[in-house]
Amino acid sequence: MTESESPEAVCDPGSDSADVVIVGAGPAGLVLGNILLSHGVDCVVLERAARDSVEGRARAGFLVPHTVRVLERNGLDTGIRRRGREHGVCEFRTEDGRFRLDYRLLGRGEPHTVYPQHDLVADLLDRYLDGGGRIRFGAEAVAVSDADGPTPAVTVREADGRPVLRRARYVAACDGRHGVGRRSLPPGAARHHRDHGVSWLGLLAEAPPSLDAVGYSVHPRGFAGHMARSADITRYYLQCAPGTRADAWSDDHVWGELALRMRASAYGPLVSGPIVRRAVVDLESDVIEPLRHGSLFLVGDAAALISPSAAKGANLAVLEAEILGHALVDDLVHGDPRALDRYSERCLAHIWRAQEFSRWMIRLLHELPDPGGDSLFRERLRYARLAALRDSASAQHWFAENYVGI
Ligand code: RFL
Repeated sequence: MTESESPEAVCDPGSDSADVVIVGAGPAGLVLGNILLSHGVDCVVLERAARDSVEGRARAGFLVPHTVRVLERNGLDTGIRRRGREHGVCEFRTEDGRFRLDYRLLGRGEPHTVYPQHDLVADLLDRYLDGGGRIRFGAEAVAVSDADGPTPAVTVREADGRPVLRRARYVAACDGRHGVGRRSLPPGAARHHRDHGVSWLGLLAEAPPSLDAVGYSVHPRGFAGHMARSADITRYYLQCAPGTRADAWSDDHVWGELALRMRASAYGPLVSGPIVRRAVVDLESDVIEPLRHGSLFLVGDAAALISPSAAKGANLAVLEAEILGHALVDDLVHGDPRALDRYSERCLAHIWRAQEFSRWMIRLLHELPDPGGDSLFRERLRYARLAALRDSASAQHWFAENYVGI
């Protein structure tokens, strides 16, 4: 769309323009906004949701060491340092028994930091606003135009319904997989997509963790997972048939199914409690190539969607936001565009490695649909993979490196 095709949109260059327009106030957009702000780059964040809804979205919780370092070196780690908890052990449960991997010891001695994504987003928002950052809640970007030219524009539907045109030097689409960034790509942009054919019922329970490890249980009835979020909140996952409605199972049914699949009768009961959030997540992955189109950059889930099987999505979002943030500073403050030119290539290398590990985790934990294939053969392979992880020191080191790596 061009400016002339949206005649109602008005541009007030005084207040509506910025060197960088950031679409989306998730981890990607807010890390980027904070980095730009701290280097004096003029930017504005546009977020279609209200502030409380952005701060209330419970999603990720496991941050890899690199993410913590990014937050630390950009002065964004106050909350994590105070309330984040280190976590370094996972437990696999199978028909053959259970085994534990101390991935902190096996890897480079670095653990995950458990810190709920919505707390991180709230910290990042506070920091951005305290620093004088500009953000518009309830402002939905509906189109990016002129991305090939020197002054791209974002057409925004403001909270009061008023369309406004915001001019920029660069646009950073940090607006997830359904955002305007992806919708504004030129026809030649490639989207590599994979639907893994597996769905999870994601549950957030007001219940303390039931084991002192991330729990992965491989069961004939389907995968079940256990991940601590805090001393009182635990995330559980139950593999379900694609198309299952989030409210299809009662709380009692959920706890019964979790106990069965986690083999609670053999390894200890689960501490139950009210289930406060549920959502069905279809395990899908995709990657956009390249991540830059003229003055438009894709960041976070907008750049690549990754299944939550290896807990990499928020971590990739933070990594990419830092790379882009410093590249924009180089260009806009120091007049050096070289890092911007390398943004796509650098990030795609990380993204594809994370995708590969995430896919490996899916194949480790699930029976994948394969019409016409030999399901027993696939099941035996899966158990061989688990046995290698249980018995082989080099397999364990490889796992640990990838599990906390990015
Ligand atoms: P977000 O967080 O989706 O933020 C995008 C923001 O953009 C806004 N927006 C728009 N604003 C203006 N105009 C428009 N047209 C807009 N369109 C969208 C949205 O309102 C929103 O505020 O993307 P970002 O910043 O790229 O961050 C990505 C992460 O949120 C995501 O990758 C992770 O949550 C994935 N993920 C996990 N990642 C991890 O690293 N570790 C984990 O343990 C982990 N667990 C998970 C997860 C994702 C899950 N779900 C819901 C798929 C667990 C689950 C259940």
